[in-house]
Amino acid sequence: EKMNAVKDLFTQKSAQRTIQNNTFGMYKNNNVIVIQMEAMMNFVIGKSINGEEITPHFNKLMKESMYFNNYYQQTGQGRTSDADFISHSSLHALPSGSAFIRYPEHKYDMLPSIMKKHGYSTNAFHAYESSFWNRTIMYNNMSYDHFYSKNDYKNDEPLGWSLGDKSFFKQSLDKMNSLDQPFYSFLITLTSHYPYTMPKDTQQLNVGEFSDNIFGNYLHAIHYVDEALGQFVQQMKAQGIWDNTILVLYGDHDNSIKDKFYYEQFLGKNISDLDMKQIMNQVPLLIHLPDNSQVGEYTDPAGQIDLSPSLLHLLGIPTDSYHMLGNNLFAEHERQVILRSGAVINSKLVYIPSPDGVYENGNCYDLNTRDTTEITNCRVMFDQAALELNISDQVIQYNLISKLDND
Ligand code: GP9
Repeated sequence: EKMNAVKDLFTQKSAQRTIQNNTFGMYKNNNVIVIQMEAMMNFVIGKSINGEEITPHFNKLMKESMYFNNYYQQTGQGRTSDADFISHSSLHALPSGSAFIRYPEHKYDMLPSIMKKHGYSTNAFHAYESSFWNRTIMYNNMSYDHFYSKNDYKNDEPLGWSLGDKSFFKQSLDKMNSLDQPFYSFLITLTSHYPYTMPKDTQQLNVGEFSDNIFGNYLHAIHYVDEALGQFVQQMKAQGIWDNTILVLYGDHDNSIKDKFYYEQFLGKNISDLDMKQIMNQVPLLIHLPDNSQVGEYTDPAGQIDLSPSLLHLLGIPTDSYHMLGNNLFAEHERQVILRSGAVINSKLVYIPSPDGVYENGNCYDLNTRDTTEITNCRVMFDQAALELNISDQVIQYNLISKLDND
């Protein structure tokens, strides 16, 4: 009976995302580069401090890309590894620990493995210890041809935990030059890692009142990463891959700066509990398509779990045989985003659970008024979210995809 519930949910999700509209297969056999950006949050996008844009290169790229401004990080304790897991498996993060560490050898329908079966060379790039977050083992299971880690890079820009993102990007693109096309390249940045302290000569912004505090340091780090991104785009163009590559950028998780005071000061307004919940969980998603098509700001709620099915849609690879729980961002249907905390967001309502987990003790918000509404209004979305989280947990823990494939 439980297995039937699992099968039913996968079937229901697959039916929702299967649509063969004009974007299906539009970028068949194009290269795909996905950059997962450390602690990149959405509230900095388009913002300035003392008259200077914090992310000028991202902002410029937005004008010729799809930008999802209501995109949520869905990570749990596995932080960066969870963002990677969710984005590639289209399953949820675990309620405790990291799937990369706890269940790295279980069966998943992962984006790189699927792309590999469709003729792509698949590579991961991250200039840190290869064993961190158990990546060596997990990436093997994900069918990457190669994982370029710390030892594969020349440390010609020591910064933060390891190599600075500028050099990391440059060296990664140099390596991509010799890859067979089409390729799938997954890059994880690192310089903007907590606690964001960088040498003074790399701090370019005038952060004024935030000078020498953690929030100001965060803005400096993001500004540095943005400049690195600008250089990355220039190099992609110089290497001749800009016109046949889908470029995807997204933030992995929040910046761990939980003091509301900083955000109120930065945004110049009072921040409600609902605002704070959204600020801490919204990360940017940008998809640049080779011919600058589909440009615009996309406001419907979406989350990291939706990334793989959406990219497969653009590449014309059907997902109906895959065990994924995400949506296809190119199919029009009502979506709800489930956070690992149990919070749920749709286009009208947000449910925020209370720490005791009792449904009635949580809050149901109306996004029109941004005020609380009758708690019963969120019941249906909460029940669906609880079911999906539970099924995802069981699939991961009991290796159910392997069982379903053997049936
Ligand atoms: C290290 C990096 C950091 O390899 O991915 O992970 P985090 O501490 O942000 O989860």
